[in-house]
Amino acid sequence: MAFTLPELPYAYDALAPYMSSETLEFHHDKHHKAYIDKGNELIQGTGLEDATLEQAMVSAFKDPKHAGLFNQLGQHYNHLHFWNWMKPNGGGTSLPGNLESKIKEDLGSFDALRDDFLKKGAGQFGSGWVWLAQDGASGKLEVLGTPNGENPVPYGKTPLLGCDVWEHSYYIDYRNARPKYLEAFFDNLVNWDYVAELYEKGPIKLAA
Ligand code: MN3
Repeated sequence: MAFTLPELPYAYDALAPYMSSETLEFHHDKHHKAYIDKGNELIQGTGLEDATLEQAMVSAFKDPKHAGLFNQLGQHYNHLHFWNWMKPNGGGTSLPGNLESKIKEDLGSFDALRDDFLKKGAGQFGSGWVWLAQDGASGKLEVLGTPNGENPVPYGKTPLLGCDVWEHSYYIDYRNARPKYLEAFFDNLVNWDYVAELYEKGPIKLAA
């Protein structure tokens, strides 16, 4: 079953001025599509063709000869969620459901989450992602960065929120000012309903 590019869940100009239609056209139509095309090509003959995206991604991660495939599948997974982690008139500090108390319990406060997320996103060297994730073993929330196309899933952690800090995600709108982009993402774009939905769904379950 080939991976396909879903449409954005909003219009290309819906996230302006925080993220422009030009950024979304390049990022969604070109970058995300390229990960899918390359992933569909590299998965041929690996025996992972019929696995779920999560399962294929984690299997590829564990096998050094599939490192190239992992990068593409990781980025497909990351971007599928990234589009949903944003919405017009997003951000704010009022979080739905049980998420707010869980953040307070594990991270101290919403402000502590924001500070750590912005700091780790800005500090991630080179290309990568910054995450709010839930550890599958302890159940605790944590903020972490990953390089390139990696994400927390192969480490047994379920991503609840992620921000793309590759230059292609912000260079058109913010040039080299990654911290400004991260602030705009966190304060004005985050779709907390989707974050809460992932939290309520619970940890990703994979075959051994
Ligand atoms: Mn990207």
